[in-house]
Amino acid sequence: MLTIYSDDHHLHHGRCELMDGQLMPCFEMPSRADHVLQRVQQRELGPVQAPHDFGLAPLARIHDPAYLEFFKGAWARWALSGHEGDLLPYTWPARTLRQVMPTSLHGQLGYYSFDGGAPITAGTWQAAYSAAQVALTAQQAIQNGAHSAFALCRPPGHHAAADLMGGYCYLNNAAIAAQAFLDQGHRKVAILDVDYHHGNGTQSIFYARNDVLFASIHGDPQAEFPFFLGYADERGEGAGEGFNFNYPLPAGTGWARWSAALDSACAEIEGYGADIVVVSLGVDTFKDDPISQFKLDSPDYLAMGQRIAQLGKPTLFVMEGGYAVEEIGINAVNVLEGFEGSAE
Ligand code: OKP
Ligand code: ZN
Repeated sequence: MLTIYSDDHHLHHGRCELMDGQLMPCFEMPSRADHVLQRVQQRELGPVQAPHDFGLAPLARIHDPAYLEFFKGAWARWALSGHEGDLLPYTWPARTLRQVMPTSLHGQLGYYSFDGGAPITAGTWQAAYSAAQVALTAQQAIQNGAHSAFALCRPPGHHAAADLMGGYCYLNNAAIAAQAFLDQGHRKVAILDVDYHHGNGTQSIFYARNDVLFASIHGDPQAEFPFFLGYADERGEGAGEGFNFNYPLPAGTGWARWSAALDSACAEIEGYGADIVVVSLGVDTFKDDPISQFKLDSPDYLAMGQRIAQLGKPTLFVMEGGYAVEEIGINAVNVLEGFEGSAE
């Protein structure tokens, strides 16, 4: 399987996040992608190539141009005012407040974010931009006939909505790739999100559409981030009604229960008749993940890849979460090897 990877992810290295009332080093760190790349090479999964540059246009098919403009320029505005630390939001336009666009940097940052988990550093735009190009380059390989490809994206993307960053995410790599498939002639794309956290950004982007089916298996939002989306009764709206599937599962979920949800999600994808499957590949479902509560073990990821291969569709894997840094490579590449071992 072809892997697309860019070193640019090193340009994004947030210092801290707030966790249990304390400032902790960011869990979403550069060594995550380094470990995945190392494992891809060690297992000889296939060639590793750098991304092409498709420019801003395919990003603007998903994201609000004003949001892209803001994100691109935010660090320069912050640095101009003499700051060196990470740029982090602290006020959001929640229920009783107005959805207005202030002129100040912090006002605009609050408008364009939903939590304090997505720090902007000097290199964040470039890293996120390159991650989106990584997804688009892997997408192009499938468009040109490959049965599968792996976009080794960092930072991740599935929490990012059309005009919102949050949850370590800035640009929705999987959504951008899914839209590129549609723009290049495909009619139906299914996005299967296996990350531990609900892909609220992806869901919101496609919620009213029937050309992208979204299915997500995740920690129950009653108890888990992102808390305010990802419930089982969210089925889509308007033309998109019946094309959104959430499988919230309780803390402690292991492979037996998780794989039953995967079977259900796969049945929906089959019934839909997708041309293409995009997998938001988070491996924070692992038993030793430091921020998650599921109990999958490393061999389970082989079985996950095998089950996804049974769909028999061209499949684009897009890296999302996974914070047990020592095992992230093993677990992510196990999914890819399980897929390859079973693909026709
Ligand atoms: C990103 B992905 C604050 C807790 C916020 C955010 C989790 C984001 C997960 N310290 N946690 O889905 O793996
Ligand atoms: Zn996650």
